[in-house]
Amino acid sequence: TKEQFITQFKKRLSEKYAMGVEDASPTELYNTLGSLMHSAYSSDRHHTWRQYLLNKQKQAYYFSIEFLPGKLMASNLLNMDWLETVEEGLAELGIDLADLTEVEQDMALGNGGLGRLASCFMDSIASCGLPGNGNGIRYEYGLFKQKFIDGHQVELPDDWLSTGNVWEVRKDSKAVDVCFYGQVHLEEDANGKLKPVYKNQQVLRAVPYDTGMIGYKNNIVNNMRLWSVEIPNSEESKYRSLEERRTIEDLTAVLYPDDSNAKGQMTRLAQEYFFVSAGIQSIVRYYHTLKEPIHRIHEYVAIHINDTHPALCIPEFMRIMLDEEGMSWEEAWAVTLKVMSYTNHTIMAEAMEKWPIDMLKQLLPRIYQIIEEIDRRFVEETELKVHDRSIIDRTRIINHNQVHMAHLAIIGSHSINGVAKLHSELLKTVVLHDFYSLYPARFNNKTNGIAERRWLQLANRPLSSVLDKTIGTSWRDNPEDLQQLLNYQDDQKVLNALAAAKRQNKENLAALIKKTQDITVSPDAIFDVQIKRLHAYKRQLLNLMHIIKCYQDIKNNPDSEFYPRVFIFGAKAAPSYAYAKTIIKCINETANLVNNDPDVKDRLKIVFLENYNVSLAEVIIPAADVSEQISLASKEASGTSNMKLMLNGAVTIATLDGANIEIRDAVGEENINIFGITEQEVYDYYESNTYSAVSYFEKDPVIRRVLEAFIDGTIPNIQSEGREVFDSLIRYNDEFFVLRDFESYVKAQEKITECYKDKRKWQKISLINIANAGVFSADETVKRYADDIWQIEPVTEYSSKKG
Ligand code: OX2
Repeated sequence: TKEQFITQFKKRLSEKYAMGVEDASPTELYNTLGSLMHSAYSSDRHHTWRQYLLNKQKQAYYFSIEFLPGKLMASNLLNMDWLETVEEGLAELGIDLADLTEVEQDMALGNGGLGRLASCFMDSIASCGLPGNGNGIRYEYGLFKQKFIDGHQVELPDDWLSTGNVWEVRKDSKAVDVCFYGQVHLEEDANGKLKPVYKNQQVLRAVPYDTGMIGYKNNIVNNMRLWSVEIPNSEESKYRSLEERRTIEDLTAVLYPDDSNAKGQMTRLAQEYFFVSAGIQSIVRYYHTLKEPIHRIHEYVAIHINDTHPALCIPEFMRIMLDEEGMSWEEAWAVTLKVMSYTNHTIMAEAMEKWPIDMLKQLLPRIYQIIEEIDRRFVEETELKVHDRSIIDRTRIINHNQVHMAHLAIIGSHSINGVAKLHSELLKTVVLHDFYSLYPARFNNKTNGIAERRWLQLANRPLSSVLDKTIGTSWRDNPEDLQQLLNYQDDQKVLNALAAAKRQNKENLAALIKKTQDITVSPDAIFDVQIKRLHAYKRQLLNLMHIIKCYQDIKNNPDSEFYPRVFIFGAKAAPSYAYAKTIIKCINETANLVNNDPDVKDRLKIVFLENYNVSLAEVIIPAADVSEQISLASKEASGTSNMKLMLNGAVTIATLDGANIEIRDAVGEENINIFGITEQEVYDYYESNTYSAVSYFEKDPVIRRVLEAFIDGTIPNIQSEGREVFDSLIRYNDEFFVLRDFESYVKAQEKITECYKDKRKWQKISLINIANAGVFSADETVKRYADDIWQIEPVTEYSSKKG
């Protein structure tokens, strides 16, 4: 109860800081509340773990090199069913919960969609009562903090642990050793079995930090285990100087902020092996406590490989089965296949990880031997199956002096899934077609989903309360119940209430924009939002070109009617991705020009919010009117901001790409604005090689005028950047067909403006989007993973399923 909470809170504050509420800082209050929560859910966590153990329940382990949880306090309170009590209790003490969550560090151990998906899954797995855990790296520094200086992106370190982390627990007793480098050869042991003998290995200690993943009002608390490197006591004498120690500690120091190019080299490869080896060792150690025979491990353990970064799970698991458990190759391979499954998140060729053979051999000699043997057997087996030998060259793991991680992941997993229908189709028919012909049964689709609790219940309180009043509260447990809102699509009272909620969120965002960027925007304008990593294929440039066109229209005819719009961007560029940084600079300079031009009369505003992250997304998304999902068809595997924006009543403007297609299917053609060429047309262009960007420049005066603005001084301070953009389109023939889609994009944007003017129509479309967003709940997605891929079942109290 509220009274109990107040007593406990004061007591804890006094124990921890010897302070009363009046003297404590927000950080001290935050830590007090965090520690109180932690003590409270720890017993559930222990109980959950005991139940899994007693039931010998099969558990899934989600291996991901990125997790992007954002802040945890509010969502933990919600899931613990403490939120209201705590808010009221704190209020009585004169404390606003928002002031406490304000000081929480945003946990950003990921780049974007891939890491955020992992965290949405963690929430949903626990909330569905499923036995599933995360396994990753505890980076000392998360994704860089972005600043703009003269319109350029500057990266600052994200020292997120400097103020402590109330959610994690260091588990010294669960540390394991991970070995690198050295030499290895095989020797026969007494039983005539080949065993590896190592020389000169580097031994490092992997120490786990566990964070409870709290289920929604179900008392289930799963675990996200993140590993940190240390020098083992036995090795202390080897690392005398500070520099030597530092090179070791570097292993888990930084998240490689590059999710598009395979870079970072040796440290990145070492990171991949580090968390994979530590994770698998700890799983096998746990398995032994069940006292079941090792060849049945697949009945108790499922390991998921989230994109290729953890693909070394396959040879590492083989290594342990062969070298430590004494299995034959055939036995080991049979269980490995049954344990492993793999998700592909992109078809972008440059994101397909490949490692030079020499590097792998040097860093992980035994693992390399095992990969070689997997490859050799794959070739041998496949030769018997196919007529056309060229398929082997295209699918084998080791080729052209490189190790293909996706090939390893596919060959060693029983399930391979894409993340949206179109994406999974393209994997089968184009990108992984050869593999599909070899292993058709392994391929399946699992369309992404989002943690709707975080993205609606927590992020959008005004809308949540309208929903409660209109359709009751069942949608909070069962997002599909949002469908009931469809009964109110012509109810003006409900539409007005939804519009008022949106208004409140827009005012909130406008205040944030004023505070952080000192730009005044009117909540009467259309809030048009594009938030995602900056990448050429996502085509922030197409958005910018449209903005420049609007600006030029106003300049040419200052008194003409122009419906006010605020274009809002949030995006980080990989530090080494020069072109993406160029686009940021161009957007920022255009913003400078447009926002300060008196002719514009505030009808057009551009806001590029600094340091886009999960917490900022939670403020932007509820305030959005328009959701920009404008990647070139075929390139965005799924997208997940598209789902979050839809859930919050934004109307989508989209290409037929990724999950946009499924959003269209859910809301109907009339309630989404589709434009642009299809994936088939994209492939036709590739095939015929007939795309000519310059012809659009020559024949379309609007395109010409917009592009000239990049190089003729119209937009100040972008001499080199403007030229670079111009050249990318005209000299290098516009890799992502921006000019091809420009005209239809502009038309779709004009339609949006017309529609927005018809308030009632707009509100109805917005309502239809909210009502149909339930299908994108990550709860449903993880249930499909649980049933089809992992074969895990929800906890049943004291079930004695396996004796
Ligand atoms: C992203 C994809 O680009 C995005 O389309 C998808 O929604 C998300 O993963 C979650 O599946 N790195 N990030 C991604 O893929 C890779 C590789």
